[in-house]
Amino acid sequence: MLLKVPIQQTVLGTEEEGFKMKRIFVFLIIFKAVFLFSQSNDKPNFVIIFCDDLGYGDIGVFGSPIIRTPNIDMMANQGQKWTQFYVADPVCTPSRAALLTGRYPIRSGMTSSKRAVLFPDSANGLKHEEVTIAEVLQDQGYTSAVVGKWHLGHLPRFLPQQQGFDYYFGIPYSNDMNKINSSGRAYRENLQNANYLPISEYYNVALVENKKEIERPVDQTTITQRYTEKAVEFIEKNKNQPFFLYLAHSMPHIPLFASKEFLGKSKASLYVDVIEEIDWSVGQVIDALKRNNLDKNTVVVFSSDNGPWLRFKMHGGSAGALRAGKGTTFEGGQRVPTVFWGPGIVKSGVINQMGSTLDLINTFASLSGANLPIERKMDGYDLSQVLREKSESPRKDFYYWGFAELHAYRSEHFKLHIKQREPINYGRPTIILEEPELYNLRSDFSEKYDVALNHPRVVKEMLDKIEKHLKDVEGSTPDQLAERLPKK
Ligand SMILES: [Ca+2]
Repeated sequence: MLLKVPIQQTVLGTEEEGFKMKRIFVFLIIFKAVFLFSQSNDKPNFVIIFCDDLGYGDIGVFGSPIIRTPNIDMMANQGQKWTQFYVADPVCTPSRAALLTGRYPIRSGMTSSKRAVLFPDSANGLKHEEVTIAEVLQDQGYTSAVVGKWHLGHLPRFLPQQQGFDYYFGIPYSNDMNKINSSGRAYRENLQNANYLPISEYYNVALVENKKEIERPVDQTTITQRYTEKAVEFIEKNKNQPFFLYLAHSMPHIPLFASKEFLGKSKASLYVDVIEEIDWSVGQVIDALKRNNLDKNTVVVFSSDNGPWLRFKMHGGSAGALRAGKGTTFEGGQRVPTVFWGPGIVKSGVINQMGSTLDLINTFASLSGANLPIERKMDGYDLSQVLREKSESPRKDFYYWGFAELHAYRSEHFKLHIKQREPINYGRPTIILEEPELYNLRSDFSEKYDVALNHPRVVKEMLDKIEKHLKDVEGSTPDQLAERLPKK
């Protein structure tokens, strides 16, 4: 209405008045454009750098005595190092589903007691009705990409572009799948040779760009480099609009590969070479953000999808002082080395409180002004005030799921186990404990001393919470991992 009146006056008024009004109109348009631009520029960019099977003890700032990670250490020093950050499951597919949806994977059917993860013969993937971080950010004008390992369904109808992402480049499942020859045996026989070099051609895995297979088998020796190039390209291309980049490295999941620039460089082992190359890659991403003046308005999260694959001995990593590794719900399986960096947003410090990949969707929604889906059960907390102000973390408890079974529950510093798997594990059956075991993670984060007998009331309260949680997930989406494609 306000705009309509002066325009009518202009039509009827003098030429000079018309010129004035035109100037005001042009000014208004410019003002609006500047306003919209600055508004969209206010929205922070998000980058998640997610490693595969990297252990809690494999990063310099998390205590590795041999692996040099100056770039990740710099992120931790300028940003926040989280010492109690959890993934929602100790294996790849469920962990990744939880990160993108903010839901324990039992809710989305992305965990299974029959098949640990998705394979190249799997018939399904993350259901379309699940809402991912990319979809939540879409309404706020974000462009999103996945570079790297997807592992939420390799068939075209399950690839990232079906889940709110605009671009995909990567190996859609684990880099050890589709083995040819006797590669599996060769690897097992060489696990104590820290410098044994696997052969890339023995793993007939695909490299996919958007929906198209572009290389098979992938030359994995350059995979970290190529992921890095694509990540930097995406940042450069989208520097003028808000973006979300999910850079999910295929390394250091076995078979390990480093480029010729890093092979042998550490003088320690192939595993160390691989991590040092990932650290280089982190440096490239940070440099790209700085070069494009995006560093003050971007949050970069560095983490891992589960603990180290200890079965692979010298080709697996280390969980440091934590008990066990990948495939278990001990701390070594699910507590991952996590750093948040963002000099304009994240207040520097060490956070000795709980957080989880389940919380990223809430946190990003809060920082960007996006809305979360309201019609479904979600499991995340908004960590944005911890990032900005180092406030107390809203996460006070955590449920440890593995292979579609609830194994343990943490409330404050107590962790109660009702089921377990052997410490070096992946495929073995679950052990149901005759009596639950209670650990005080404040004084015993290595889970060595069962104190259940000292705290019967705590045990009882925690068992009640477990029962409630199990009721709460009843009727969830059925198992999406077990079904296989018909044999050709
Ligand atoms: Ca993994």
